Amino acid sequence: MTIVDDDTRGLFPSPGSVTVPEDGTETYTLVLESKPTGPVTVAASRTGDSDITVTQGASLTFTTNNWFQPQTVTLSAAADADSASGTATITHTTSGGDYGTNSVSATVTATEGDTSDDGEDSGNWSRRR
Ligand SMILES: [Ca+2]
Ligand SMILES: [Ca+2]
Repeated sequence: MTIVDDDTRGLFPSPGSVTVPEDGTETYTLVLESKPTGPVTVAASRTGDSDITVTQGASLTFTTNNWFQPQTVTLSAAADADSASGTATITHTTSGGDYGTNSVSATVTATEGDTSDDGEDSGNWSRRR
């Protein structure tokens, strides 16, 4: 008899893209697709707009007991002097258990919701013109 390991190791973000309001925060969740053989650590890294940072959930741990429960990642976008919406990619990579020897990663695209170049409400625009 041959035991075939047909578990699919996956890491799912929901949603896969978010808009983070400037000077504000936005969240999404991550969950594993299959039960791991041991604790799995999920580490985040960012490329792109450095104004967007992972302020919660940069390192998450899923265990054999809670692997199916989504965990929250919080992003923050710092106010900047321009009025352009920057974009960052957050990559989450697994280690530990069978998610270490078969490491998987998931990416989330974060767009800065830039509404103003000076932090004032966009409603003030008409008055300044
Ligand atoms: Ca700005
Ligand atoms: Ca900006």
